[in-house]
Amino acid sequence: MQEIIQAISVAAVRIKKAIEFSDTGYSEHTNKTGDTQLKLDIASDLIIEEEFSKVPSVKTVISEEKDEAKLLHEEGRYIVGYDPLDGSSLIDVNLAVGSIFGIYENGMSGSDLICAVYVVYGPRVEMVVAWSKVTLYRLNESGKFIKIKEIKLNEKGKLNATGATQKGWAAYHKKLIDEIFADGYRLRYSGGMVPDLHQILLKGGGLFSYPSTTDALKGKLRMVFEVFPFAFVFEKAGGGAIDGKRRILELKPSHLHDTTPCFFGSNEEIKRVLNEYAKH
Ligand code: P6P
Repeated sequence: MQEIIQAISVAAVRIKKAIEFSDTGYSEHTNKTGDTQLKLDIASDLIIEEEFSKVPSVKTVISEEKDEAKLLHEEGRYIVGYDPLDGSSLIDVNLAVGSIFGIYENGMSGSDLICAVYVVYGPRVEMVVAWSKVTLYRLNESGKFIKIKEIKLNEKGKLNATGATQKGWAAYHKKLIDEIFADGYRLRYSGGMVPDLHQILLKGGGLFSYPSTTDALKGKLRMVFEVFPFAFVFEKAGGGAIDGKRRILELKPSHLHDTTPCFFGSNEEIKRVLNEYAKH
């Protein structure tokens, strides 16, 4: 596992440079979920694949930017699902973006996940590794990731990150969100899943929601590359992750690019979601 985390840290330094100095224009390609790919999406995907190709324990990679799984090492033990540059459309307005990795063994369901890693490319580059616990690392001036601290969520937080177009929210979802704001929570939402969740983790907690909407009944966020890894992080940090009714990590994707409504947060906020959603 250490060699995989090392490969991610090398890829992160290369992607950081690509973000700072490469062309942020669109390619002529779209990914499996229909997003037009930025040249940077494709470049980041190739960087990560190249670094994993040097790690014998990585058997197969599955990328948000690839239609199918790709075999790297026949004798490898792990499957790595990743989103190479989540929120990449935010780069041209100079907002933080990230890379998300789920490391799986024997399958691609939530229960097959054994480690999750994400990298935030912001004013500083930080990496969070969730294994038995959740650890924050920061890139130093020598290009090395230095351990900063363990991340633990409070039982109750103060931030409310509300995803998806409000026009498409169910009335009961809007009621839940309005009640949370009425309790004094502050809106913190950039449209980048990685920095938005990183902020909740580092500021002690709250709720991030990306619900089912009238135009996307299964939500927008991808199970294998985005939702499962962050569900693993939030649970290891002492919080929770659900689809409104069930633990995210109990879900099984129907295909590699499957999506699910998702809620990540401190235990108090997750309970509020479960109570409201249980009525519908
Ligand atoms: P919306 C970025 O495109 C992304 O996939 C996630 O990073 C982010 O949480 C979400 O979409 C934002 O979607 O519909 O709220 O703009």
